Amino acid sequence: MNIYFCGSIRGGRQDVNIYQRIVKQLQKYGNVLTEHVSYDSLSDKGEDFVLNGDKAIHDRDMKWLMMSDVIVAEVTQPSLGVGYELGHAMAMKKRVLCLFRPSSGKVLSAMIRGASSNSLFQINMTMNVMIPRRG
Ligand code: 6IA
Repeated sequence: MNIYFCGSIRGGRQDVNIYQRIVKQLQKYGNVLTEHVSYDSLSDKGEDFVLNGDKAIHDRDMKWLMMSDVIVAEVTQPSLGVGYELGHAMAMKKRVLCLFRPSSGKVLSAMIRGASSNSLFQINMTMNVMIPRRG
């Protein structure tokens, strides 16, 4: 199973240690295509050195999103890129699990919380990683 993990990069790296724990858990279920999102070495400047820069990142990530069987997103730290990925994932009718920590004191975007009436799109407020079933 291909798993696409989403987490904030330029939106802020304060939850990177949590991303690492999630990715480790996800790797028990399948191949995490975006393990790099959890790397300590990746700063909020995010891969500026890559040839073709942001376009290459965007095009590669969209390809991986398309290839993925399930998307897991840690959405506590707001990120434009994660929101963009989730919108595309929904349009592609992928299974999506969002993880949000209310203990952060933040309030989740209505555009994410409001999307969970779709059965393929689930939000977990307790941080347990359970992949939603198809259908
Ligand atoms: O707006 P943000 O930067 O916070 O968006 C974060 C989301 O966009 C993540 O879920 C990633 O999938 C994607 N993304 C943003 N920047 C990158 C990037 N830079 N590489 C891959 N995906 C990115 C560096 C990565 C590298 C060390 C391989």
